[in-house]
Amino acid sequence: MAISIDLNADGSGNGVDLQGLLADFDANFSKGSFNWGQFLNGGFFDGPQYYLSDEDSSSSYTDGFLATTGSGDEFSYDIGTHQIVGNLDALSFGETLVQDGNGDYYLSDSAADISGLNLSNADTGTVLTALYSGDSSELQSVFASQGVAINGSTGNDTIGGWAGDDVLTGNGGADTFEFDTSGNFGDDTVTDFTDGTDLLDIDFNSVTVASANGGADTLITHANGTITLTGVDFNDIDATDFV
Ligand SMILES: [Ca+2]
Ligand SMILES: [Ca+2]
Ligand SMILES: [Ca+2]
Repeated sequence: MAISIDLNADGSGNGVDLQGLLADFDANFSKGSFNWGQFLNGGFFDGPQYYLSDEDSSSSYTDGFLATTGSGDEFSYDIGTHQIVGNLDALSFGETLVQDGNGDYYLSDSAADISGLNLSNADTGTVLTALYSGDSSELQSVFASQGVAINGSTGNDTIGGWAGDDVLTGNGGADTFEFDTSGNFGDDTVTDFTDGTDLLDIDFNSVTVASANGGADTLITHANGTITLTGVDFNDIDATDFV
């Protein structure tokens, strides 16, 4: 697994609901009529980074997205297919574009930073074309096919993975780990579940809780997947740990 998603608490210490953020993007992102986005540190039709802003400030979602290529690569606009191609490696969701000391751009208020995508030209075109029209489903398909590592903020996050084997880390705060049991959700791991503070969002009556790895970990088994709680004594896990 190479894809990492880092959640960034805003200044208030609020956490991030990753699935909620993407659902809000899908429902409310609009680039407006005459906004084609901008390539950064390149030409009019190419560059190592690409930013597209939201131009519909009346809706709940106001963030744009910043796409970044893998090292040494550049995006370019393919006039034939009307797609942006290149090696999409990183994506951030936020609206305040700033430059670091090397001149590379980042979003200082980004809610989520995704890295390690390493997509081919064709997949880059598919994912960015969908995002351009306010649709994160192609990006989420990449997540589902590979599994992701999601790293929470210091705030109270809601962290849910996809169909692959995901590694979820809350990083402090009172975090809720959610599992989509409408289909297979894979064999997921929660690396820092804190008994009495964090919660699991899955039906307690649909799972079994057992000791694993010689008592070091807890294994929660559902018909559509498993959850390993690393370093948690299974005796500590009961109905009160579930939403
Ligand atoms: Ca957290
Ligand atoms: Ca999963
Ligand atoms: Ca407990």
